[in-house]
Formats: sequence, C-alpha cells, structure tokens
Amino acid sequence: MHFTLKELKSLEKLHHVNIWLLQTFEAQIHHFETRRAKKSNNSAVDLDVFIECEAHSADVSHLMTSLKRVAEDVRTSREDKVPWFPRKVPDLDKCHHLMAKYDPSLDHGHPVSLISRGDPLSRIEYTAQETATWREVYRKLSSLYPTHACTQYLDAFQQLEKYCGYQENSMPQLQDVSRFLKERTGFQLRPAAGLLSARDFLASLAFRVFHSTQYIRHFSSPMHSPELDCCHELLGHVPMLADKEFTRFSQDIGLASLGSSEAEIEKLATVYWFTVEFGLCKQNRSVKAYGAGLLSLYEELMYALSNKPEYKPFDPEVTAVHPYQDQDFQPISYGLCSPTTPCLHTKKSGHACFTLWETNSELAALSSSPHRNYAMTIKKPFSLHYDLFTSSVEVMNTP
Ligand code: HBI
Ligand code: FE
Repeated sequence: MHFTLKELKSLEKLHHVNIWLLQTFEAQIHHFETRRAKKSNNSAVDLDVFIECEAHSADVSHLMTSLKRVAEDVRTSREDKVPWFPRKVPDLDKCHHLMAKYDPSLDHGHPVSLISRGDPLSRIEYTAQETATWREVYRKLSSLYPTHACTQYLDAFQQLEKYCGYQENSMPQLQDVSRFLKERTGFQLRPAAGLLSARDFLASLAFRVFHSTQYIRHFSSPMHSPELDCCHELLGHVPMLADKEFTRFSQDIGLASLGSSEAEIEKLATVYWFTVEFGLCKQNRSVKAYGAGLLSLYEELMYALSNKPEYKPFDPEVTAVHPYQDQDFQPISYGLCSPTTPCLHTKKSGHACFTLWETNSELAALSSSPHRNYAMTIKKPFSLHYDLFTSSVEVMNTP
C-alpha cells in the first residue's frame, strides 16, 4: 500500500499510524518507510509513505479509508483549512480512531473486539465470570448512589432498573439501553473498540451519539479499571444521558468541536473531563456526583465526597487549560457553577479540589452555563445549524 502524507511534521503522526494499525486492525507490519515525494508541486516537503502489512481482508477497505483520512488531516492542517468533520450520522463511520495510548503495564488482555463500519449493537452473551464481575461492581456502586449521586442520576437509575434490565444478575444489553435513551433524549449508543480520539468522540456527541465499549473490565480488578469498559458506560454515562438538560449540554460541546483546531479540541476535552467525567454539584446543601468517572469507580466516588478534596469554583477558561492526569485519583476536578448562583462552597484541605455547582433540583442551569458560553467563544470561519429532522448539521457562511 502506498499513500502520500504532506508535511514533515507528519513524521510524528506516522508513529501513531503505526501503533494504530497494530491496535485497531491487528495488522502485522512488515515494512514502513517514508521518502521525499518525487512529484511534489508544493514548496513544503511531501512524503511518500510505503507500508507493507498483513491485515484481515475484511478490514482492508476500512483501513484504506482511514489512512486516506489521516493523510487528508495532515494536508489540511498545513494549509490551515478547517479539518474534516462529519455532517451526518453515517459520516461517523469515519470517526473510529482509537487513541494510541498503549501502556503494556496496563494490559489485562482484554478481548478488544474489532468494530467495523456501521456495525449494529450486537447482543452479547457474557460469560459467568463476566457476569460475576458485573454483579460485584453493581452491588458495591449502587449501595453508594443514594447518598453520593445527584438526583438526575438517581431518577434515571430507577427507570433503568424498571424498564431496561438494570440489575445485578445480568448485564444490560447496549441495544436495549440505546433504545431506552433514544426514547428519552434522542441519544443513541454506537459500539467503540476502546478509547477514541477526543476529536472523533466529541464529534459524535454533536449528533447525539455516544460511543460505548461492550467489554467488561478484567475480573482481577473489579473495583478499579485502568481502561474504559462497559461498567463505566452503563453505570457512569448512561443514566445522565437520560437527562434532557444534560444531553443538550453534551451535544453543545460536540457541536463546538466540529471543525475546531487541535488546540480547541484539547480545551473542550479538558472541560469535558472535569465535568462530564469528574463533575460534582451541590444539591440540597450536600455535594453530589454527576461525573461518570466518579459514578463508575467506587474509590473515586468515596474520595470525591470525602473531606479530602478541595472545592473550587468552575471557570471554563481556567478549567480548559488545566492539565489533568488519568492514572490516579483526580487531584483537581471542577464541577459546574451557574453564573447566576455563584459557588458558595469552598473547601480546603489536602491537595485536591472539586468545584461545585450550586443547585437545588434540575441541571437546567447547564443550558445557560459557562460551558455553553465557553463553547460559543470558539472562533470558526463558519457557523453550524443542527437540523433536528435529519439529524445532520448545516454549515453556513463558509468562505
Ligand atoms: N472514547 N470510547 C470512548 N469513550 C469515552 O468516554 C471517551 C472516548 N474518548 C475520549 C473521551 N472519552 C474524553 O475523555 C475526551 O477526550 C473527550
Ligand atoms: Fe467516560
């Protein structure tokens, strides 16, 4: 296979292409070489890339489209054009780039299934051991929810138990969960083979699509999973995706990400991390969790609501550039703070801080929240309109 990557900076990207070929397609790479392109009509250096690899024949066409997209991305970033972005749900087939973040010490030998284009959510028969892991996680976490989770979460969780097969003795099927969410908020689940790139993951939120893994963490560590798994999706994300206001805000972050620069994507991903993943709010004078990373990890949840962390007001401009780490407890995490009801609660002890959003009941303040304002400040040479009837975006004022 042979394709051309423009720009020298892409050498760095090639390393990722390499890992990504190995991980996503389980491709065996025999030869990987770059050469200065012979026919370059540009002053900048173009590179020809030769890759010789062995892959499943079923994956070849997907592999080729993905590679072409990588090449296209590099080219547009040099010419300072708007990066490619999906306009409609079927375009999300091209948004399956996994994060090339491979650490062998974290490898628990998960059976990462290969997901191909437009795959429906298949029904999975989980093994007895997997179901046992689920039972343990479910029991332990659900014992904390009444005291630790926000009201929106609790309401949805009750509904999921009633209508969607949430129970300790069997794992809910993503197909059923997706149907449940679609009826409530229009959100649907799509299968993902693992952690997607922030750009692809956020882009899907723009279309009310949530990428979800289907495998469960290794039975050796039911209470702490270094990787994303379906316990995280089902217990962390799904209940909040049944809340209308919360999903409106999720979609807004997604829409803001479309066609944004790498730097803006990074900022949006950081805001997402400190809110959707690790956000806290204040309801009826007590601190509650709405972040999926907290609600799906027992220790994180205990820690977040202990007296150890320090709470700080939420400011998207500050939060967006705050470095975060994902290998330990969150030393700093920001929640939500409505601009009309400033954070009153500032707690200091130890080294950690969580920011609080002061509210009594609904997450309605989200729609006028600083998140939304932050998303509005991202400058793009066009504006987007989301068409509810066709679930697609219309691009306006393109130069
Ligand atoms: N990929 N499959 C999947 N699930 C997530 O929750 C997820 C992701 N990629 C990135 C991500 N979350 C966020 O932490 C931000 O980088 C957007
Ligand atoms: Fe998550």
